[in-house]
Parts: sequence; C-alpha cells; structure tokens
Amino acid sequence: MSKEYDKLFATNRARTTGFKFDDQVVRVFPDMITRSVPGYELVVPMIGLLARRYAQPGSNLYDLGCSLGATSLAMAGAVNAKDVQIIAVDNSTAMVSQFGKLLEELKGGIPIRIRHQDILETSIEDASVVVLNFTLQFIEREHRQHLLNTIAAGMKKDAALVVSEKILFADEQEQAYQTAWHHDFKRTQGYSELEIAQKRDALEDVLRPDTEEIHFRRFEQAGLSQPRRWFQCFSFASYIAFK
Ligand code: GEK
Repeated sequence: MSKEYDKLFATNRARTTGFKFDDQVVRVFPDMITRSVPGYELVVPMIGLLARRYAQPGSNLYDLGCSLGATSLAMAGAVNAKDVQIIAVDNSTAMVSQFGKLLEELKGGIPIRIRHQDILETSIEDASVVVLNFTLQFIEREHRQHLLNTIAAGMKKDAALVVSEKILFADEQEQAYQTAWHHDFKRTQGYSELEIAQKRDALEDVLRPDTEEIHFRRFEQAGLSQPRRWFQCFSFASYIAFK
C-alpha cells in the first residue's frame, strides 16, 4: 500500500469544510490515518485477532467502511475458520478502486469481496464478525441505531460486532484534556498548527462523535449483549458486543 505523506492541509485553504474520501485523500490515506488516530496501527491487527476468535465456519465477516482494506487484510491473515468470506463495503469510488487493484495482486487465502455500496443499504447475512473500524462516526446520527439493528439482525448467535470510534466526553474538563492530548499526538506526528486547525474544520460537519454512553445504549437497543471497551487511547476507543 502506498505511503505517500499527507500534506493535504499544510497550506492555507480558502475552504476547509466538507472533508471527502476522494482521490486526493486516498493517495495519502494510510499515512493520514496512522498519523491522526492514536492506536490505529495497534487496533487493526488486534481486530484480526478478535476475528480469529469469533469467526464461525461457513459464515461471513464484514468490514463496513473498509477504505483501502487494512482491516479486511488483517482479518484475512488471522482467521483460520473454514469456508468463510470477507465482505468489504465502502461508498467511496476512489477507495474501492484502489483496494480492488491491491486485491488483484494478492492471490489465495480467504476470499475478500468488495462491495461499492452505502453501508446503510448493504445486506448483512450469516455474519459471525462485523467490524465498523472508525466508520460509524461518519454516518448521520439519525441512521446509526437503524444500522446497528440491521447488523444485529444479520448476525449469527455468538457473533461479534467491533466498533472503533473517536468518542466525545460528557465532562467538559475531560473533553479538554483529551483534545489537548490528541493534538499533542498530531504534533509529534509532524502536523503543524495550521494543519491541525484546518483538518479539524474540514471534519467538523462530517465526523460526528458520540459519547461512550450513547454507544452502549445503541448496542443494548440493537439487542447486543456484553458490550465492553477493549481499547482506548485518548479520544479513540474500540468496543465489542455480542449477539
Ligand atoms: C480501516 N475501516 O482502515 N457507506 C460506506 N462507506 C462509508 C460511508 C457509508 N455511508 N460513510 C463513510 N464511509 C478503515 C478506516 S475510514 C476512517 C475507515 C477515517 C467510508 C469512507 O468512504 C471511508 O473509507 C471510511 O468509511 C472511513 O480500518 O477516515 O477516519
């Protein structure tokens, strides 16, 4: 996968709103996400490990909002259940075409089928593992519960749902600490003050985080049990819940 350096927000932009997963973003995406999301590089292989535990023979594994397929590839490399397939879904043309090219070069192993589709419209069937790795935060808030209900309905007994998200904190002081620490992380990754500010503006209307309490309530309303946080670094967390 290309590791082009992310300089998208390095120069003054007249308009910084409306972040899109277009060609420009796709070119720098692996670099952008590892330098912006503390823990991303650990979370991805750990999802592979979780998928290995919960994948059931003859079932489907879903990677919803797959981008360039990092999580699908981690699952493909880790899962040993027989007769499974990975279904990777993303509605960004630039993302799926790039991931498709990469897949053409990889032969053998667990089949990965790419769907160029909105995850709100994709069908979920016979799932033993479903992953939303930093994707739910981009879905309109009013559609999130319905999406989780649909996912839960397509999950087999004992199947696992993994949801990684940027989270909000109800307590103002806590939020201030977490935001400061995240920005410190971005500084250590070489992002300038201008880049941090412009990226924040660009994502403002697109990435809408929820509190942990809201995530847990959603899992419960979808009929999922045993929800727990298995990872957190600053304001980035990952949860797992079961059918
Ligand atoms: C990873 N999971 O590397 N339908 C389908 N895809 C969507 C939708 C939608 N409605 N909305 C957003 N996306 C990946 C990283 S990135 C996270 C996920 C980030 C897609 C969008 O096109 C993008 O590829 C992805 O969700 C979010 O493990 O950029 O912070």
